[in-house]
Amino acid sequence: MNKTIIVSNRLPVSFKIDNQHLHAETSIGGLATGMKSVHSEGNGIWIGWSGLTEEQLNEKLTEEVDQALKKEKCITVSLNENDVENFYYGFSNRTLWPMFHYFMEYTEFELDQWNSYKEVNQKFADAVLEHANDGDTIWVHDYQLMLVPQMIRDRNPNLTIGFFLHIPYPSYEIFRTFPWREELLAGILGANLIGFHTYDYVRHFLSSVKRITGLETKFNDVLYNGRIVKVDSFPMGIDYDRFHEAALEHKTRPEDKKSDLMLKLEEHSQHFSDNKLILSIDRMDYTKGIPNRIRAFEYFLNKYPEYKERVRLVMLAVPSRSNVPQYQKLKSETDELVGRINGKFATVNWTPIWYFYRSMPFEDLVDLYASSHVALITPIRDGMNLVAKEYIASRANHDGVLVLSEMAGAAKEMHEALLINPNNFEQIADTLKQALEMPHAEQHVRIKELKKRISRYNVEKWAEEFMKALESGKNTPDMLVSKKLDENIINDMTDSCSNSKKRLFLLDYDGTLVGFKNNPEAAMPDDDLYDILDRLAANENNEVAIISGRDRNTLEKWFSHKNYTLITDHGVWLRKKSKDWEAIERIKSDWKDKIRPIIETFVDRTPGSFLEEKNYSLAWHYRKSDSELAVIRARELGLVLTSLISNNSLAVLEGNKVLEIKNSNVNKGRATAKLLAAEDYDFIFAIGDDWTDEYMFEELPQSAYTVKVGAQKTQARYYIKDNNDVRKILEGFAKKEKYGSELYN
Ligand code: ADQ
Repeated sequence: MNKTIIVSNRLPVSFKIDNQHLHAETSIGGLATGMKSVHSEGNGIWIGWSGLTEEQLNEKLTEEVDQALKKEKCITVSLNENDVENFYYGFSNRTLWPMFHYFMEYTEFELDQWNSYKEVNQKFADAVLEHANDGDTIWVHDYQLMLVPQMIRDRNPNLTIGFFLHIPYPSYEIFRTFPWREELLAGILGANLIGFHTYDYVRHFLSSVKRITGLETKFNDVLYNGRIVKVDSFPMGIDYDRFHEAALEHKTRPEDKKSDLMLKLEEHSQHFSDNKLILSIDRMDYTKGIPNRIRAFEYFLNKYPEYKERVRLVMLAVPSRSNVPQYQKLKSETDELVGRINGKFATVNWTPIWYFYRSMPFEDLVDLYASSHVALITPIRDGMNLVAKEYIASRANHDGVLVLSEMAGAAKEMHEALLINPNNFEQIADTLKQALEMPHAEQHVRIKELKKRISRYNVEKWAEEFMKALESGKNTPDMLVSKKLDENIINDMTDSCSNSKKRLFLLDYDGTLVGFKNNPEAAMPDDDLYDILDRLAANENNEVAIISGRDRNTLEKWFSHKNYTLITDHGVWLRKKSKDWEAIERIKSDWKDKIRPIIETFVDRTPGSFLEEKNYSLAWHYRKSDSELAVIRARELGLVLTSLISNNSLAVLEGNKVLEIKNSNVNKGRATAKLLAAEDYDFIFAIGDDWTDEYMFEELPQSAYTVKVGAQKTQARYYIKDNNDVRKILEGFAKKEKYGSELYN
């Protein structure tokens, strides 16, 4: 039976050692809850670090940890102090965390830490591989483990791998500064499905992929190494019922069961019936905007002094990563700010800020959520922010107001909250006033809507949706109908070639026989290419046909002295071996004068693009342009041209980074048909890389060996990754030898 393996830096159970004794703590965090249903299914397991280093563990303690984890279906990855220092506190939290949250001034690029990150990611991947069997599903979590998907795939391609990033994905302008950007992207792209909290992060990721790797993306799919990698947004939810029920319980809790915190909160509301609580809860992290929030609160008290002694900011911060210097700095800055503001505004009866720097049990957390009139959540950047959702879930009476930073992923789905820019104190002050004065009826409407969404799309639903998307990808692991050209097919093809008497080789030129150059003129044939083609053409039973979109003049210049068949201009002209040129189609090209100026305006508006004028077509090339802009412009130009040519017997062809407009009755298919009608071939090999070659593939009989260069949807029977192997295949035909499998990995 197949199983699911969850992989995250920390396990849902973590350990501490106190006086030589082991203490286990079960995480109540969102991830652990969301994964519960995935984890409890069948023989699923969770792989992660226990929280204790190798140096802290002796044999006895290791045994105890393993035993305790076994019950929870968890397996540890063993890390030493050095790993934790360099991989976790180092690369994860001093490079990836600040960079992905746009804190470039905190971002360090240290080679040693990057090496440690790679080593530790390999340890996680090894642990997965040790426990995974073919057909299993692996779900890898978060920024600490971004290389793991590809590391797993390298050793076992028969696993389905999902990856979810819990933090924001930054824009290309940030990500491009990262020295190991290609390797990190390749690591994530090892997955079958990549999930983010919001669509903005998806966009940023795809933009980095396109610009850094040059890979093709179609909608949310990335074509990578012959696979389709799906990228999508899955906004993470919370365990709604747990908070909702705890909040209901809070309302009816008997006096003797009330915690100290709850008694204190009640005392507060009895003494100051007109006094409202503003709550903030976060990990003590510089991304959470804690100093900004305190300053904005000070600004509010100055701007609206009538609220002095009538509001209180209850600020709860959980200690986090306290051995990273920036976190220590943040802690002292916060202490200082709270001290200064309390000193400045406090009266005998009132301190404006209650500040707790500690973790709190779940019940206390809910007491705070349930007792606070306003939640003020102001991160500078936040992947999602679950606190905002927990506050809403804990409002059993449907009252309260959420003031939320638009920089939190949660803002994308919590439109009924009052959204603020965390850097705009004026706006925060005014919004706080609005929140404190909001009529009850309006609070009710807003909270009700928010509750509806958060209860429906809870953390279980989130996990279920992700797994569903991952599983659906499993059934179509290879959306390409064509098969990868492997050793068996190659053997079969060579045998068939040797046993035949009349052979046709249809070879596209650009992107197939030669790689793409920025300038079309630069892609002239080299000596090696002439040599291979000459040897192939030397056999009188072989017909070597170059079938190209290039114009007649160019192909004549390059190949007129050769004994090859030439088809030019996508099928306008044909030259059979060394005979004379003949026109396959009689066509007019007077339309060009009308279309040329339109394309020229696109050239002006799209830096790096240019117009190539051929005898029978106009081609707009955008290989050198900014890829995102070019895609938009290509779509625009396509629309403009299509609307112009509807009754004009012209067609717009989308090639590889080129749009070409030409007569619609000209295509490589018609030219191919003409060749086939003239001779009886018993072996046909055709190869090409772009859309225009599809007409050629379509025209050929089933028995032909048709090969697409590049992993894209195609009519061809087979595909190869890129054009690096094309010459090796032709070399094989020329030599009529079997080729080694190492060429086609
Ligand atoms: P975090 O940065 O940790 O998570 P968040 O989503 O707010 O941020 O989750 C914090 C969790 O810790 C909440 O469940 C909250 O209840 C709990 N918590 C906070 N303060 C506490 C306290 N004093 N005592 C006890 N518990 C406390 C990362 C990303 C987020 C993303 C999550 C989930 O940074 O953007 O939402 O992962 O993907």
